[in-house]
Formats: sequence, structure tokens, C-alpha cells
Amino acid sequence: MFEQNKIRLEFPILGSSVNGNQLVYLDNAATTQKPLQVIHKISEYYENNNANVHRGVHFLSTKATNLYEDARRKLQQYINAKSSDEIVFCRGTTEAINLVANSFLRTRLNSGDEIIISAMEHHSNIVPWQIVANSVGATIKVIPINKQGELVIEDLPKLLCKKTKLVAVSHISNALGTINPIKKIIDICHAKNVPVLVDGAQATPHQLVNVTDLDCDFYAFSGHKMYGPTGIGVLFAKKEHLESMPPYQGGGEMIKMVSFTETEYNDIPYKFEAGTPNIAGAIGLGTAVEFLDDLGLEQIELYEKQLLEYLTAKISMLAGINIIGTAKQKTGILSFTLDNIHAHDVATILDDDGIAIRAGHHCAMPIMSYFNVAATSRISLSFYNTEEDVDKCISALQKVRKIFA
Ligand code: 7TS
Repeated sequence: MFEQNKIRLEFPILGSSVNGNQLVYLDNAATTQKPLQVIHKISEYYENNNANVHRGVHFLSTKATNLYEDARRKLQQYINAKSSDEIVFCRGTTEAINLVANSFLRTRLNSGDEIIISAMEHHSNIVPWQIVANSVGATIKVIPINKQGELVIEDLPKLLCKKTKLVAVSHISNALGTINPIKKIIDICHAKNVPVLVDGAQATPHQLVNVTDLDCDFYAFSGHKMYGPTGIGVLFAKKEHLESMPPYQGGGEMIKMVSFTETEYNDIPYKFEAGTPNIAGAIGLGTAVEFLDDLGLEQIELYEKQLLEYLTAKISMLAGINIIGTAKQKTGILSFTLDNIHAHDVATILDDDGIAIRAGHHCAMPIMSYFNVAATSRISLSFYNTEEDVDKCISALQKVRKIFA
């Protein structure tokens, strides 16, 4: 198993103190901390390799281009895509989904058509579809969930019809921690020739993802949630889709020839990477996935599962706790309410002890409505968290109850 002490040393920020206490960072679903390898790789890039990519013949530009394209291959391998041409670098999950909505979907969507999402989506996997749907008079349909926070996928075949142009669903819910049966969903949709986009923001940091095996059409994820930098993420899309899609943005990099009357677009994936990309970010993300591979995704998944079980057992013993999201298949995310204390008060009191959790609607307001709560407190785990972190959090929650008693 992990040598926790050694791993934690890779993350200098975990040694910092907050309000006189050692930081206990339990907000990993919002963003993860960065290991030294990633931090060093980024500063090394700026110290020794900085130049613009794909446009210079000089030494540094070639070096930067090679590093950037090496990073693309690392990401390809990480999710087992068939070709590195299927890896489009973008700002993150949000931009990846907007790209598909505005390029792939917009050109195929007509009035009366339908898009299917699920009841547990992050706003990033709701709003982009709504914008496109509203612009042409299409509608959004929703796969319902049950009280455990699991998708009722028996309803999916009933929702699919000739008008369905796309199904977009999260691999793992950020608000509930539910791991969705994504492979099954894809198979059901493909049997009716409906393409599927998977929002993988909460999956790629925690488990092996194999897009070839899943056979998904699109898979979106963010670097910053998987120990990489902010401002960089990936859209995986099947080659045939990327080739058929119009560009999302115009500018440099995405062209072969431009005149005042017409433009010949570049090959994929460059057709979708207009402007100077986040070069350092992509290189840093390449290092992050190497770091995750070295630790081993299977080991990470196992460890985080055990830590979630420990946390769930401990928190369940506290009076006044109501866990929101009790699916059978869960990742290390635990949302809860405590008595009728507002989630922001819970998080603020925990912060006094240096414990970072998130409070709010987690950009998943429809989920909050479904469970009839305005907000939840959310603990989200990483492999660098320990049972000691959990124990500190539980003691702080006891303190919260005493303060409000
Ligand atoms: N999809 C899911 C499932 C997410 O959890 C998030 C971010 C996004 C999309 C958007 O990712 P971005 O990197 O483009 O912003 N989720 C959270 C969260 O749970 N707390 O803060 C951000």
C-alpha cells in the first residue's frame, strides 16, 4: 500500500498551516493539490524551454513543440485513446463540453430534437446544452435518480427516440460521489445510434479510464482535478467526429491557408486549438498523469475506497448527520447536512481548525432541489489524505454541534 508520509512530502502545501493548525485538505473534488514534479516541470519549462509551439523553426520552438506533443501522447495513453489526434487540449471540462455543444451538436440539432442528460449533472453539463437547445427550439430530457442518488437507467431506453441527438452524462457525480454505469449507458445509446458524451471530471483522478473500451464518443476532463495545473484539460473525441466537426473558434494554429474570402482549416486536433495554447499547462498535465501512473490507478482507487469506508463509518456515528448520496458504487466524495446548521457555518467552523471542505450547491443545483436542501457540506478525498485527516474532521464536526447546541 502507499507510503503515505513519502507521498505527502511530494505535496508541499500539505505541510502548511491554516489558523495555527496543519492544513487538512478535504476539498479535492473542487481541485487537487500539485506534486513537486508538476510544479518543477512547469517552472523548468519557463526557465529552459519557453517558446511558442508549431510555428517556429528555431531551436526553442522545436523543443517546446516536442514537449507539448509529448504531453498529448501521455494523455492519449492515460485514457487509452487510439490516436493522439483524438486528444484536443482545452481549458478544462467546461470548455470541452462547450466545444461539443457548439461544434458537434449545433450543426446537427433541429427544432423538436432532444438531448438527454441526467438529474445529477454539474452545471457545466447542463447549461451548454440548454444554450444550444434554446437557440434552435430543441428540448432537454433528464434521466431520473433514486433516493440513494443512483441513476434510474431502466428509464433510459424509454427516453431515447428518433429525435435524440446526444446523451451527456457524468462518469462520477461531484455532489454525490455516485459512480455511474457508464459502459452500460453507452451500450444502450449506441444500440439506438445515439452518440454519448461523458463528463469525466471526477473520474480521471480516481480510476482507470479506458475510452477505447468504453467506446464513448466524447470524454471531457480537467487537469486541475487530477494533480495538474489549472487552465488545461482535454476533450477526447472519436476521430470520425472531430473530422466532421466545424471549428469551435477561429484564429492562429487552426488554419492551413487563409485569404480574405476563405480559409482552409488545419488537421485535427489543431483545428480545435485556435490561438497560442496553454503550453506549460499541457506539459504540467503530462507530468501529472505520469505521476498518477507511477502511483497506480488501481492502488489509488482501492486506497480511496477504504478511506471513504472509514469516513462513512465514523461520520455515521455522529448525531444529526444526514448523508446525501448513498449509492452502492461511490468514489471518495461525501455530501451531508448536519442538523439544520447551514453548510457555510459548518465549513467556516472547520476552517478555524485548518480543515478545508466545500459548502454550497456544488454547481449542481438540480441535485440540491431533488434532495430538498439548499446546500450540503462536502468532504472529498484524495490518496494523500489519511485516517488522521478524517479523525480531525470528525472532531471538528462534533465541535460544530456543540457550538449550535
Ligand atoms: N463536471 C464535473 C462533474 C465537475 O465536478 C466539475 C467541477 C466540472 C464539470 C467543471 O470542471 P471545470 O474544471 O471546467 O471547472 N466541479 C467542481 C466541484 O465539485 N467543486 O468545484 C468545482
